[in-house]
Amino acid sequence: MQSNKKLPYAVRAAYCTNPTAKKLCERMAEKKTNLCLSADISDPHALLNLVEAVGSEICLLKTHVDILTSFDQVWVHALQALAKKHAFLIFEDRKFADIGHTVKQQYGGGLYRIADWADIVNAHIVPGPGIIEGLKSVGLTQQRGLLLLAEMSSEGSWARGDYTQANVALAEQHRDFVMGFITQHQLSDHPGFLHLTPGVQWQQTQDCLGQQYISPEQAIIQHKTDIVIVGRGIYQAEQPREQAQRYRKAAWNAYQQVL
Ligand code: S5P
Repeated sequence: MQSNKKLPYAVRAAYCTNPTAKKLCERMAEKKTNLCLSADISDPHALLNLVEAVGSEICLLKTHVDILTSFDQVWVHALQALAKKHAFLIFEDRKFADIGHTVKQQYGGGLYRIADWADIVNAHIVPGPGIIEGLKSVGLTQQRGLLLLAEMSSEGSWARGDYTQANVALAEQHRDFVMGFITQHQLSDHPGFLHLTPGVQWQQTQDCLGQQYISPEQAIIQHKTDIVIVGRGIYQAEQPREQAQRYRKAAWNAYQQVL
């Protein structure tokens, strides 16, 4: 059962059992933005410049550190300083998909030491609940949050039907660590779960590799999700800052219409 109206983010913060979800709801309410930038660019310096330009407009920055051409702790500290300055959280879009024992090492160790700097990561539930337990054993003590990839934006995605519902059931069993979903639609009306939607932009309806796009209004009003994730729609624009301001305004206006 899903109601038509939603609670404001500031109120939903009190329903969040995961501390990162609570923090994100508070940031969105304070900063008045439900926009996440997907900064999928490979030059680490260009990425920091982009974030400096757009940081004031976003509640969340999504990274893919494994596409960077170089990576070190100096870069991590620079990113963290920008997150502090502009009051956004960091989401490493690692899409973990292995057994608990392996993801534990991929999350906490290796070159990237993701758990040290990313407030949020995401995972596929293909391996079963052990993946959540493995990630939780690293992330919970550091007050991190996990998003489950319940639906995908790409054409022909198998993440649908019973698989999508299994994500919701697992999230409910792990409310301390799971903070919500990567999804195209609202899946749970529990106010403590956040629904984040990628595949959002105005210029195109698809790319040449299966990506499919909807508008911020479709995501927030029709599909009842909470946060829009925009990548190429912003960073490929001639003026990324101005474009981010447009997406921010559209997504926030849409949110106000569902209250
Ligand atoms: O279903 C999904 C899930 C994710 S996290 N579809 C997606 O596109 N993503 C990610 O969102 C994808 O990896 C990319 O980083 C971003 C979309 O980028 P855009 O340039 O198409 O907006």
